[in-house]
Amino acid sequence: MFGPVGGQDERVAAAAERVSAPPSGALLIIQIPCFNEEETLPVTLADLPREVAGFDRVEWLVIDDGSSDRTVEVARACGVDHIVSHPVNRGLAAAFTTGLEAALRAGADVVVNTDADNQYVAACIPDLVAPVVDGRADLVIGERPIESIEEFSAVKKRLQRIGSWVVRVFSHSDVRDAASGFRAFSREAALHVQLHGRYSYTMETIVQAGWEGLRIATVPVRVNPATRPSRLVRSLPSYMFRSAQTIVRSFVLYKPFRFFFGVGALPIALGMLLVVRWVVLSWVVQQHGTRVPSLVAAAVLLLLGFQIWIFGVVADLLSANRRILSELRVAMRRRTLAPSGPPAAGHADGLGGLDGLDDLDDLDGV
Ligand SMILES: Nc1nc2c(ncn2[C@@H]2O[C@H](COP(=O)(O)OP(=O)(O)O)[C@@H](O)[C@H]2O)c(=O)[nH]1
Ligand SMILES: [Mg+2]
Repeated sequence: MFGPVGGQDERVAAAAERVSAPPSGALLIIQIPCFNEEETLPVTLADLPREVAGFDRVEWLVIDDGSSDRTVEVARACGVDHIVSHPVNRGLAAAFTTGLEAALRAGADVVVNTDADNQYVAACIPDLVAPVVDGRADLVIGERPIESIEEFSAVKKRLQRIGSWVVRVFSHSDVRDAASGFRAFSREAALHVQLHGRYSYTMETIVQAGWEGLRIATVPVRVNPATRPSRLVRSLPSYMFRSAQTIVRSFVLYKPFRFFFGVGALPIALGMLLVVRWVVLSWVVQQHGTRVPSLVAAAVLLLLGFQIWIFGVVADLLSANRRILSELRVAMRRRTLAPSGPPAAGHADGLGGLDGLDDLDDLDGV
């Protein structure tokens, strides 16, 4: 994707391969979603690097999600290069997406996301971006040493383990810390991000990246002692509820056939059991009685199960359509989020030279 621009075929092939090594003149943007972070933002920014190996420029981006405190003034005073604001609080997932779009528009080749509470050790950023710089990964997740984090309760640690396991299964990756907000995105991976949930982006981005066939890597990172209680995990029950919601939504969105097949299998199995019982009692044991209620229950359960399986087929067809829409969306975003001004030499994102919507015909196989 970042290689020299050749003919159209080469451009399309390059996009399909998703080679993500940054070009010369590369720009790294470090983004921080913020909701009322005037107190901890200066500490976080003080640790952020201005130079990272593999990049010519490192810029900072703050997304102010409708803060009512002095977050924006503090960011400006600390020398943040880009500040984007939501007029009202729209939630972390929306702020994260706004940040990625602003970073892409500003010409970022790689985007690092971190928290405003200085949770993650910024000195780990070179390690975090290395797999993208080397062209080995599109998305890199910073793995915290969860077991040794004192602020995390035993239940939270267990939930994190379960959540990460589910995400690993869905994304076919080896991500160990799916809830980590410390991560690096290649430009290509950032172009693909599309979130349905409002609460957080962490799990959904990984599942989606797996679905899109992007390469996901994990690197160990360090964390600082907590500066304040978590804003996102206000109570364990609400965290559990929201995580379960995200997992179910991911299942329905990205593995619809398996989801509906699994749900439908339960009534079908129960219905079959009742049918077998009826056959055994009526024909093998030859007990008297018609056992109509159990036959009716069996019919209802079987009908219900088959109906759910049909939903699965329909959802699977919709998912095939969604894949096409997603490819078109990425192609459009390549154009609309291209940095203003002529693209720098060697900075092609694979489709930079396409003119007009007719050129979308050329995207087969992207
Ligand atoms: N945009 C936005 N960001 C939020 C919101 N709540 C928390 N954040 C930001 O999300 C990041 C993670 O929040 P944090 O409390 O550290 O959550 P944790 O790391 O999951 O415990 C921080 O940079 C917060 O400023 C919100 O409602 N909207
Ligand atoms: Mg945090």
